Amino acid sequence: MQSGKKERKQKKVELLLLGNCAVGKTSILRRFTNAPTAFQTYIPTVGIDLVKRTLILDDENEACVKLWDTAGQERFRTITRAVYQRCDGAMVVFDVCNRKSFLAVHDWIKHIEQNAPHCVAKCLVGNRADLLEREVSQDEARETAKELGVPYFETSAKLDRNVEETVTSLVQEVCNRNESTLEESAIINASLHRLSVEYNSLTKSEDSWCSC
Ligand SMILES: Nc1nc2c(ncn2[C@@H]2O[C@H](COP(=O)(O)OP(=O)(O)OP(=O)(O)O)[C@@H](O)[C@H]2O)c(=O)[nH]1
Ligand SMILES: [Mg+2]
Repeated sequence: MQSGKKERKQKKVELLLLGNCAVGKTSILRRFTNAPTAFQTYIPTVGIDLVKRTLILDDENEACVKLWDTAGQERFRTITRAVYQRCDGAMVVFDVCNRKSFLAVHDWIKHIEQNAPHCVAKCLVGNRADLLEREVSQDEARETAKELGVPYFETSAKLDRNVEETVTSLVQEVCNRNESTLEESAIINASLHRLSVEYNSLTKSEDSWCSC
């Protein structure tokens, strides 16, 4: 018996969390998977970690999201670089209460551009936005995001504010990019097909002029 329930189309999306030490990358990842997190303690990530979650986008589409958590510490950069090759999107995270982590954002964007072989969708994330002792205002962060040509989101992993929305928005951007790439290649293929038909008919009619 048919249930009448339509299956959603599933897309696979791999995202990367990048940013300086202690900006809250792991906390964002744990919030995204609803894993319990102790916010009193800081345990630096060693190497790299991965979680998976299915995200419902709308009635027809869902995404199987693989989210890679990288270590902010310099000594792990070689390991994390390998993952750049496979990701579709990257979240560059800074701590709104730590100016140094904000200034490092340009370097992280450069890292992505140097190590990812293809066009990666990016967004800038100001985390720890629940705290009052800010060193980076929302306006300044927005301005920087604008210069970098990426969207800006503020999150609080601690209070579970805006994490789901930020990841969903980046996943959506990746899916839109893939669709427009597919549309572009369909247009290119159609044009190539038309050109080859025109060329064939031209060469055929030239053949018919041949007197030999
Ligand atoms: N107040 C507040 N604290 C947070 C928030 N997110 C993370 N923290 C705390 O900030 C510290 C660092 O968080 P992590 O998630 O471990 O940071 P990380 O970016 O993964 O650090 P590395 O793994 O070393 O690169 C921890 O003590 C967290 O509990 C937040 O939104 N608000
Ligand atoms: Mg971590």
